Amino acid sequence: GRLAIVGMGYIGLPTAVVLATRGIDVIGVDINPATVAAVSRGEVPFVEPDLAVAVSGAVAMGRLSATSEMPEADAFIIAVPTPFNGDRTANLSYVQAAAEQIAPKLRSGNIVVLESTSPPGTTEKIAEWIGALRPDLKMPHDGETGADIFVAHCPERVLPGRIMIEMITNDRVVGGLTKRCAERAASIYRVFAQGEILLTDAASAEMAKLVENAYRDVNIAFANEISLITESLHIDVWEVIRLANRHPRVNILSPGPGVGGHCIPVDPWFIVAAAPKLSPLIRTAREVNDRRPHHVAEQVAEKAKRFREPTIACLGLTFKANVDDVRESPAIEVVGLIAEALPNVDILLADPYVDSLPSMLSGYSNLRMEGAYQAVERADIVVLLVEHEPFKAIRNTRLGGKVVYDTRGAWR
Ligand code: SAJ
Repeated sequence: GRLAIVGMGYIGLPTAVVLATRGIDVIGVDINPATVAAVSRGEVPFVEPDLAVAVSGAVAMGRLSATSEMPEADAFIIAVPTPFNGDRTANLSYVQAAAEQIAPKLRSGNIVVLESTSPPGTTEKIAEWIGALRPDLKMPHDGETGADIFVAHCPERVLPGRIMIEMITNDRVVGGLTKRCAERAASIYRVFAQGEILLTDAASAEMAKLVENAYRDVNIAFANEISLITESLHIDVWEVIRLANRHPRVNILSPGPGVGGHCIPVDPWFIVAAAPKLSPLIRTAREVNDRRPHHVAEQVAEKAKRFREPTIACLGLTFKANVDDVRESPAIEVVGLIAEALPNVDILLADPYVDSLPSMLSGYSNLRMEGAYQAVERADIVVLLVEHEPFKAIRNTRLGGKVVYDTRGAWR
């Protein structure tokens, strides 16, 4: 069979490569010519463990290619971003554009799978968008048989930094517009998935994915709130969590400078938008987590008052540890807030995964990238924002006599 994957990003490319490695002919489709060119050369435009070698292998074997034109195929997987609009509703324009590019290529028997995280009802909309352009094809409807094409939602659930492992080992939820749609879509994932494949309806699959990320957000918000409370009572939050977590039914997550990435800070809002009056907890968790970077920046400004002309080192810029992704990074927000609050203070930034000053910070003249050791050496105040593995070694030798603000508990 031949399979087209629309969107060669953090999800589409790894999915493409695991299918290609198992003998499927995969064509990656992307609107970005630089991405198409990179994948065509067997290169990966971002860092993810074990991905690069798999992509170069699959391209060399002739199983994986990339293009900007939608090809014909037996199955289509949509893995494009679903960012959010200013009003915190989902922006489905990329999903709609993908569906409308797929529509003219469809033949009877084809499968269309949405992997992008989407609000309830989106899979249904895909069938509507396609149906509007292809009145000759019978779309799948609940309770009816004899559809010409099959439409399903199979949300991705892989963790950045562990994508290649989790892609294979995670259980998968496959929700079809009909039972037959779910079964047909599941046949794609059976090619590589070692986890269980759970068949359901499309709306349940959409909601399950959103609920997973809202669950994590609410739990991180809980940890962040505990952190605020213990801080005000001069109690060490890490000690409290360590002790509480020795209870057999308690598993508190880690407080930090905020919740970043392109999923967890966004997806809970799709739930809130779908049922605004019924989601006070989910909304409040979002607000608690969004407030974190401000709190951390305020604490740093407070510590800076003890010095006449302090130098501040901020370690870590990415949205979490051991990845190179700076999108929606709370660390960057913290640095921006400090730079703004303390315009006359030198702020040194270090991150082994980031080579140059991220564009979001280019407006501040008091920021400079440095090696981590030099930054710590020169600083009066050291702020740990991301617990990258290489930073852990810094603690023993280098921090003596400095004001240390470890927002991740990595140097305890
Ligand atoms: N964070 C904390 N404290 C914690 C855990 C995380 O502050 O105890 C922060 C991280 O530093 C980061 C943010 O939360 O800024 C999110 O990181 P993460 O590792 O929790 O999650 P992501 O965004 O990398 O991936 C999540 C995963 N979802 C769940 O674990 C429920 C992943 O499985 C999903 O596939 C992914 O979202 C997605 O694409 O939806």
